[in-house]
Amino acid sequence: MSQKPKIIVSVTLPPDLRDRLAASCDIIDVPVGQRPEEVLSAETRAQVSGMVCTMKTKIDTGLLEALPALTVSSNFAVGFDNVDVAAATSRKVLICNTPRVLDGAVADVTIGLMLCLARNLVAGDAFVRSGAWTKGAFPLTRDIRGKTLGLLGMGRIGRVVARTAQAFDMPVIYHNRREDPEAKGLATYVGRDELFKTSEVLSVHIPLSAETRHSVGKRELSLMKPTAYLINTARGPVVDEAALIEALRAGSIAGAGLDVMEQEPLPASSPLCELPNVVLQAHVGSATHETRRAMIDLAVNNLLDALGGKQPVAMVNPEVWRARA
Ligand code: 8YV
Repeated sequence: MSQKPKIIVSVTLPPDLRDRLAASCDIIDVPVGQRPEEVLSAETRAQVSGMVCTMKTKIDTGLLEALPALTVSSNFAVGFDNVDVAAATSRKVLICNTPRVLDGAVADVTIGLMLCLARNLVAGDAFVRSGAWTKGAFPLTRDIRGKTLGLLGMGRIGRVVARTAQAFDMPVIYHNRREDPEAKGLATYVGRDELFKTSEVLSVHIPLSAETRHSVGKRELSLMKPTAYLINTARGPVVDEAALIEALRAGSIAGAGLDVMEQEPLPASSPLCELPNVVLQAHVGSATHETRRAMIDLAVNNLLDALGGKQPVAMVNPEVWRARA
């Protein structure tokens, strides 16, 4: 009988990392997005002590009860809105995630969406490819240089966006639950309404929670300038998409750049796909070879550290770890 801990792997692992896990754990594969109780027997599930999974695995009371011996779950993501953290904590299940290693990649997509919107780069590519250039010049667009960038949320990713925006001479303002001393010299703290009223580009960098769901809605959008752009690389449901579509159709804001949506994958039938003042990406903020490798390295290290009695680098509910000590 193997004494190695049994772990669920519900993420695609590079071969070298799979080998690394297999050297010290018994791997049980669960297809991404499927629930362990759908594919594993109760006997097998009762022996599982660790898991590495994506955002698609919903770690709720049902899953936690289906894995009674689970001690740690490592999210291959910085967001953890797939996890009922309170339920995990009450069951002393440590939750780990992958912060910091993806900050730059997500910030780059944020800046990219701003440039695509203001300079209309996506339409410009189609303009040239279609031969329309032979009939006349592409319409003038708008600078982002010198425009006020507003950040809703000033966490790690927000701070990287703010630093990057300095290269575009963009004055940066932000709103958080409280003023962030680390943002001093980088951005100016303003009230929430002022952020929406003043920003020429408003970028969302807050996590999804019951409190933040649809927190950018009709009221917030109505405060924005008709020349302003909304960028979302955080979580789709933070923005009330129906209200956003209404504002975009009415022209009460100039455009939106979205890497995340309420429904993912976004069907072609979505009204967002018909709007000319929208730039859409397929939730690719962290999706580079380099960043995803750094993330999966961190996710596997978190899992192995926790199982080996060593404090993981990134914990969502560190109180569970402290209680073990
Ligand atoms: C994941 C994400 O990075 O990290 C997050 O919170 O939003 C996602 O992009 C990606 O799905 C890899 O799990």
